[in-house]
Amino acid sequence: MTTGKIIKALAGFYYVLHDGDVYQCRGRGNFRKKKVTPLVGDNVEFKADNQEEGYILSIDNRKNEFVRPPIANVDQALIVTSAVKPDFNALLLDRFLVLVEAKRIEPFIVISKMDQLTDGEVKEMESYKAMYEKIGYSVILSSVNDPSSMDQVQSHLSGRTTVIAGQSGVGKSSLLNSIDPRLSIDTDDISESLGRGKHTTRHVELYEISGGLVADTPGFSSLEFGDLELDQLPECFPEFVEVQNDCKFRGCLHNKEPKCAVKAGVEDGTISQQRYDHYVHFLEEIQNRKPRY
Ligand SMILES: Nc1nc2c(ncn2[C@@H]2O[C@H](COP(=O)(O)OP(=O)(O)OP(=O)(O)O)[C@@H](O)[C@H]2O)c(=O)[nH]1
Ligand SMILES: [Mg+2]
Ligand SMILES: [Zn+2]
Repeated sequence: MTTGKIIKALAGFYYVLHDGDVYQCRGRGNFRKKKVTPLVGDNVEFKADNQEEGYILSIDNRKNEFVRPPIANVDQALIVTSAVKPDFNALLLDRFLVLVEAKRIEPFIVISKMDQLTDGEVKEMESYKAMYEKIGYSVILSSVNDPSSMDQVQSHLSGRTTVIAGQSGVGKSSLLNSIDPRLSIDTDDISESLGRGKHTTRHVELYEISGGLVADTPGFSSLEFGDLELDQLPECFPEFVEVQNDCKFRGCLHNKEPKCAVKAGVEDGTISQQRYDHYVHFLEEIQNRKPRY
């Protein structure tokens, strides 16, 4: 019996990395009865007489897991959003941030395709960078043709397990290829003219990059909050958490309540109006969510 990590799940097989070698395994054993599905990122015990015919015996407890993309045991999330093609979308970025914050996983942000911008548009992205950095997030303005931006991304990846998330076509796979050309992950050129992605990446896979592991994932176009509860939402905005003790009411949702420190922050400009608007948008979305039985 050996221990390893699932780096890919495809067509009923799990690919388990152990000591630099990958073993193709099937799922067998206890976890099946317990209705646990192995996920990429799982640390497992497996048995294999050769590299093609192994089977997984058990799965270690997970420190965290995402349903979309399906992955377990990540240290941080890299959220990639493009400056153009598809257009920069702050609402979608905030949605990703909330989903990552809700899992208490540290996010960092890459705004890609900076090489496609006019000077005026560059300034706009720089002001977004400043806004998010003020909240405490790292933001890298990147282009695959700009080695210094790739070095910055790489330095964030070393020694940790990172999941990359973002819309289709923003350049998630291209980013990894640029950092390590040996990966040669498929990327899509054809769809770029349409300004939207075409879901080129279709499975989750962990790659070894600069002493860490990075999961490339399929992009998605819509994202829902699933089981996020209303009272969890304020905790997913770090700049709200910072002032919430000054709200008059404990458990303030920073919405209709009087004497709210968050709304005061928006008034005096210390909290971004746009972030607050997105917060209210999400709040209403969760409030109006249809009950599920
Ligand atoms: N100009 C420019 N184009 C880029 C950059 N990064 C990616 N692209 C292009 O954007 C397109 C989509 O890139 P992908 O890496 O396939 O995007 P993805 O996020 O992996 O997309 P999915 O796999 O569908 O989720 C390709 O044509 C890339 O060449 C960049 O920094 N600058
Ligand atoms: Mg891809
Ligand atoms: Zn409040």
